[in-house]
Amino acid sequence: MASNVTDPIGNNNVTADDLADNNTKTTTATNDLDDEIGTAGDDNLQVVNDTETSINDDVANIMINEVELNPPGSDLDGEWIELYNPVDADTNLTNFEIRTSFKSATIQLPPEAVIEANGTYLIELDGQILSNTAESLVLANSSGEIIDRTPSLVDRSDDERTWQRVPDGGDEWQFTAGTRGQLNDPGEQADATRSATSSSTAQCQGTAGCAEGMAIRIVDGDTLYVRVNSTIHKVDLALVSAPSRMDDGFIESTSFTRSLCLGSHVLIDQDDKLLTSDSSIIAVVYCESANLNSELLNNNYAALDAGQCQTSEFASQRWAREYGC
Ligand SMILES: [Ca+2]
Ligand SMILES: [Ca+2]
Ligand SMILES: [Ca+2]
Ligand SMILES: [Ca+2]
Repeated sequence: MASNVTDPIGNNNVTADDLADNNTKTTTATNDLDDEIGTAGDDNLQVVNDTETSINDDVANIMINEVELNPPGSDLDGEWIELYNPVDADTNLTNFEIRTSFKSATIQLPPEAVIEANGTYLIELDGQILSNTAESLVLANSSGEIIDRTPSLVDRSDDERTWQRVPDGGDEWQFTAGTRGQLNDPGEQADATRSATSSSTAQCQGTAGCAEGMAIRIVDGDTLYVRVNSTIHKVDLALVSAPSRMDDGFIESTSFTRSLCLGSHVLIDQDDKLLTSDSSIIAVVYCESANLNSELLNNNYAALDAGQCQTSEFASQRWAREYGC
């Protein structure tokens, strides 16, 4: 894959092709980790929405907006997917389908399906279809053309939180309190003219270094080595403090980061305000598009490093604020 050591403008995104390749590997590797209940098919679907008239057929902009892989308690009959329509017109979803990577299931939308202007459309899944450890979804239109895809998603938290675009229709995915069938961030919707072909994956913010590489060694929960082309960088996570070697929780925290990141494609978003400590880069790290910094906090494998809240570029991100910045 193409990758640069640094990109001062911060446009160095994970590509859809990268994700597709990685998803294939991840799916195979984790086949035995997920429960095998239920099968996919037309009857696995129940739709909550009503039909409207005056329907737009320009369907290119519809996107997958929120996904609940791991609902609280049993996942059976509890998983759901939310679509979002950024366009100012009701849109017909006839013959649209969602394809899942883990079970290669196809979820067909019913012929009368319509998504309202600037609204959402909720698809409740019967059975258990979505993997909690390696799932990605694509949305195909009535011609079978893929018009949107999610990053590779991991949800080991058995609670109300979900993966969702914040703001609605934007490119950034966050793992946060679910808003089932409702807008994720009603205050701030993304530009409705966003191109449907832009990839819906993690990306850098700010102006400091941005690099893609592979995680080759995990030191502890919040420290890892990443190879970018032929250079190896030591990376410390911004705003996050995981147990050190002698501390309780070291093994669990390190294992978590290892399982999420080791050997994976990672994106390093260097902190604009806290560039380095000793020889390390301070950064937010995305492993297959999962934000490792917030995942560690969400799963209680690390604590917020509140001392960095005053200075870190990322202190204003939602996950950092949720944990006390
Ligand atoms: Ca669950
Ligand atoms: Ca959940
Ligand atoms: Ca699941
Ligand atoms: Ca929502």
